[in-house]
Formats: sequence, structure tokens, C-alpha cells
Amino acid sequence: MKLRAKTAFVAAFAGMVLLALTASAACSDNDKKGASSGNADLDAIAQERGLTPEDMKHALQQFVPPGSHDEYVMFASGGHSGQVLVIGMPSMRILKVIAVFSPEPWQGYGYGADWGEQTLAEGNPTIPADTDLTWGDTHHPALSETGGEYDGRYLYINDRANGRVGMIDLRDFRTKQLVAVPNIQTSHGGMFVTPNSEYVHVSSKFPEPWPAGSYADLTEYQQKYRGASAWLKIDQATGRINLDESFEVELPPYTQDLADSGKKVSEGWGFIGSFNTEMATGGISEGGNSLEAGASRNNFDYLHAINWKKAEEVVKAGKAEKINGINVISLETAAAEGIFYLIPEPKSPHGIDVDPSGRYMVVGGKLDPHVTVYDFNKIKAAADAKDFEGQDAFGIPILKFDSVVAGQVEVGAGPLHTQFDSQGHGYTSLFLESAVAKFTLGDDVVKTGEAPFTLVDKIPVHYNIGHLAITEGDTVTPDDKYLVALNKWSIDRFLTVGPLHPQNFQLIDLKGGGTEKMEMIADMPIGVGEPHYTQIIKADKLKALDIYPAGTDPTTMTTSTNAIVAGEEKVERNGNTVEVWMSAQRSHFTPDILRVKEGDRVILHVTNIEQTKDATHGFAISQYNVQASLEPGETTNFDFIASKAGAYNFYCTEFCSALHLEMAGWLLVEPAGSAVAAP
Ligand code: RUQ
Ligand code: CUA
Repeated sequence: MKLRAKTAFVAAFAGMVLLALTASAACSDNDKKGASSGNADLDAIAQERGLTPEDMKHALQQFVPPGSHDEYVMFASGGHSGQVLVIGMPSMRILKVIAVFSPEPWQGYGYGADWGEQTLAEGNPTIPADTDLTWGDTHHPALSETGGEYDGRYLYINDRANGRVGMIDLRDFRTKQLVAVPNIQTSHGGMFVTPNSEYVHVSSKFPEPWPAGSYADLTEYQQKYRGASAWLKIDQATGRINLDESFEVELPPYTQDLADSGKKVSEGWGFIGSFNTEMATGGISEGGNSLEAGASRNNFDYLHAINWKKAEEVVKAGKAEKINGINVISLETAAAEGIFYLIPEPKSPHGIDVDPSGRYMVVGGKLDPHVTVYDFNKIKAAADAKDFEGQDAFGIPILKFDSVVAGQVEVGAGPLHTQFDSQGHGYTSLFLESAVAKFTLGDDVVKTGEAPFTLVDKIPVHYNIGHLAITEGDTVTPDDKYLVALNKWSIDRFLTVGPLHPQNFQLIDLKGGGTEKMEMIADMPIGVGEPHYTQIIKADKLKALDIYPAGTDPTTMTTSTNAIVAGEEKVERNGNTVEVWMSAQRSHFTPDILRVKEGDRVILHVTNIEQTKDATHGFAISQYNVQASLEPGETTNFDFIASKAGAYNFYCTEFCSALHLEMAGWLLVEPAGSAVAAP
């Protein structure tokens, strides 16, 4: 099934682009000279399909010939699908959906095999302890970095809904760990990794009664509610998060929003935007104001600047307190130790993005047509000189706006997020205007001779853009090739598929980031969730496995103790437990008849003993909700109770061979008390 669908998709896509490709060649070379008969055909095709020379040029820019590979790989959050999408660029072909927070049957994630079951269970919060979460709202993917460059090892992603973090191992593109981050119920800020992947950061969205797990009425919001900025320690060998070596900084009950990592000159710092420093709690139904009205009264909210290198030292010096299993630096300690500063940002901002030089921080005005650009050198100088305008209600020093701002640029209506090229330009998404604005940063980073802090270009997008991402965009050396606009609405861009429309990714050519105008190349409908953010890595940085070494347990990435080779298959009974070591290869399972008794515990270890690329098998048992994908070399374990008597068919769910349909067997569950003896 999967193979057929994939083939049809690629064929349709390739067919469309080939037409445009060949037609375009006709245009550029032979437009006016008269055409050879071949080119005349192509002209005819272009005419018949109503393609303009411009269309054909764009098709050429996006086209990746059948069998050829994309230059970039985009990791896109899958929004409330809970998953991550892997998309080739520039072709914009979907390469994979990675299961993270939601069960995903085609990958056997959450359907009886221990990899998915354990990973999903590990992500269940301990406070409250009784929730089996089966979805997430993925927002901000963060690739691991070395020296400020994506290194292709790991990918982290946050769950906006439940304050969790997922870790994906890019050796096999599978989720290896879900972490319910203590003291964070909902998350937004981050994810980002520090420039050498020491930590992956996530901060809370809405504050909660503190410490997490207690209760306080909203009337005690200011006194009792708190947020947290979590610095989660990454184990370099496995990519896993180690909570024992992680820490949090307590945050005031503002609504912490986006966040970004310092780099180069600002390395060692993290920045988190906020809104609702008014600490409004809503209450339209209780005689109060709506949250949106209450949260927009003040002229300024606060950008939070956190010195994580200093925080790390403070934790080592024993000045943090364990709360719900993680070291927490209190607001008091953070203020006293010079870890935490507040910087006024024009009201209700969105987005905070650090430029590749690490010097400039750009904040989107959201309701105001400006972006505000801060200068880290000024922030550092003001903090060192204690040049404060005062402190907030929680004792955190507030820097003076005028002392730290570098400039403001009027970019257009609804500025949200900013990305950067290597030529000193920022590119800001304009949600209300449905456009991307390109402007210049400060003198020292602008390489084009344009004046600093000026708008230099704008391109319409379709429609309601949220994030945007540039190839290698969050590194210290962005590739000035493509920009992807992540549009929340598509309205009329695609065939109507019911009232729930696809989201729309749009591919924009950056023309090398110089002074030329941005150019729209292609649309890509996204048929699942609301993808929030993406990071785009050069494809040759990824070193993914194409088969597992024989007998690999994907959970640990080591050889499974239950791996077998052909001939070692066996069944053992121990009281009411039946343990089976099974092999899978084209086109049979060995053993292919399993005899158990009703109520037996069945422990099944299945090894795909093949070492051929793409020779994946599946293993599914009818009526038992068991389904796994067994990639070549993989050993997977199941553990279930044979609770229903009957003869159940099990079969391979991947069309693996000409005799795939014959790759099946029987789970015979003899009724309790049956005279027939199971082994
Ligand atoms: S945020 S659309 Cu959830 Cu990344 Cu600004
Ligand atoms: Cu193995 Cu189909």
C-alpha cells in the first residue's frame, strides 16, 4: 500500500514538473528563433496547460529529477497532529512523518511494540499522574548544533499543549525519548539548543500554581502562579535529556512566548519574549475583562534575558532547590546573582530571533507595524553598569529601553518572526499583511551597502503567515538559498477538500540574499495539523542509517539481547508465560503458528533478519491492536495477554515481496479449560 501510494505521488509530481522543465527550455532558447519539432511539442504542451514562461522557470527552480535527491531537508512541526514532517527541498516532497507525541500505526508507534509503548508512556506527566496522553501540539523543532552549526545528530521538539519535549535520533529518524518537563504545564518558548548542544531550552507558556501540582485560585495569580525557563541537559552520546543535570529558572507569572539562543557574542545567554505582564486572568463570565483586553493595557511587556552560563555555576554552587525532581533557581536568587534581566519590548510582541552574529535580537510588534532590534553589546553594558529603570514586582531588574535598542524598522502589519541571511538582512513574517518583509540590520553586519534598519523588499504570501524559515537559518552561517513561508490559511490556493483547508508552505527563492528581489516559486499544501515552525538542514549533514546492524533494538540503538539469526527461532513456556523468538524474512515468519491458552502472557521477540535496503516487514495481529514496523535488522518486542480465545491471523503489513500476501500465520488462543494442549 505504502509503496504504491509513494510511487503514484512521485510519478504525478515528476510528470508535472517534467512538462514545465522541457517547456521552459523551449522558451529560453528558442522563443523567438523558431523551434525544432521537439520544442514545438513542448510549446504546445505549455500552451495547452496554460503555463507562462514564469511558471516554467519556477518549475525548473523547484524540480528535482526522478531518482535525484533534494539539496535540503526540512523538519517541520506537525502541529496538533503531534508529529514531525520531513520534507525534501526544493522539491517539497514529503519524505517521512515521524511519530512523536501521537500513536502512529504505520510506524508501529503505540501499537503493542515496546519502542512506541515505552516512549509514549515515558512522556506521561507525573503531575497529575493519571493521564495517558495520546497527542501533543508540536511547535518548534530544534536541530542539535556544534559550533553554532546544525550537526545532523538529534532533533528536539516541544509539545505546546502539555509542556513536554521529544527527542528524535536522526540515525533512524525515530523518537527515542519524551520528557514531561517538571513544573511546565504548557510550553512555547524554545525549543532551541545552545550553540554546542549543551542544553535544549524550553519555557512555559502559561504560568501555573507553583510548585506544579498545587492549587491556587486565579485571585492569587500574582502571588502563587509561576513559569519556568528549563535548561535540559543533553547527553552527547545518545541525545537523551538528563533531568538530574538540568535546571530551571523560576519566571514571573507573565505569559512567556517565543525564545531564542544567544550565539557568538551573546553565547551563554537565552532570550524569551513575553506578553501579559499585566497578569490578567480573563473572566468575561465573572464580570471581568477578556484575557485579550486585560493583557494589552500596558505599553511595554518584557523580553527576558537569561545568562545560562552563570545559572549553571549557581546550580553547581548549590544555590538551587529541587522542585519536582529538577534544580530550580528562584526569582530571588536569579536577581541577586545577575542571571535574569528584563528588557522593555513594545506591547504584546511576538517572536524573538537572534541574528547569526549574535549581536542583534529582533522582536516582532504583532499589533504594531515595527520590529524592534536590540543590540546585545548594549544589553551587556547596561546590565554590567546596573543601568536599570527599576525592577518589576518580583525584584527582577529592568533595563532602560533607550539604552539597549539599536533601531526599529516599520515592516508592515502584524510582524511576528524573523530569520536572517548572511548578508545582514532580516526577513520578518507579516501575519496581518500576508507578506514577508526584508530589512537591513546594523552597519557592522550588512554586507550590501544598504542603509541599516531600512525596509528593502517585500513579497506577498498566501495567506496569514506565521513562522518562516531560511535554509540553515538558525545557524551562525545561514545559506541564503530558500525561504519557506509557513502560512496558516490557504483559502483558494488548492482544490477544496471540505471546510478544513490545508495549510500552505510557500517556497521563496532568496537570490543569494543580495539586493535582488525575493521570488515565489511554489506552493505546498500540508494535509496534517498546523505546522508551526521548521528548521532546514543541508541534506549532506544527515548521516542516517539505511539498514540497522543485525539485531538492533531501536530503543537503545544497541544489539538486542533477544535478537536471533535464522535457525535460532524458538518457543518457551514458563507457567502462564509463552515467550517466542521469531524471525521475519521474505516471505514468511518462523514460527508461523503460535499456540497459546486464553489468559496466557505472550512475550514475542521478532527479528527482521534481512540486511537488504528497504526490506521492511510489518507484524500485525488481527483483533489485538498489535502492529509494528520491522525495519531490516531490527528486533522488536511485544508483551500482551492473550485475553480473547480464537484463531487470529497475523500478517506482514508491508508489501515486501511478490509473496507478501502469503506472509502470514496464526495465533491460536485455545479457550481456557480446552482439552487441546498448547505447548
Ligand atoms: S509561535 S506563529 Cu507557536 Cu512559534 Cu509564532
Ligand atoms: Cu513481509 Cu510483506
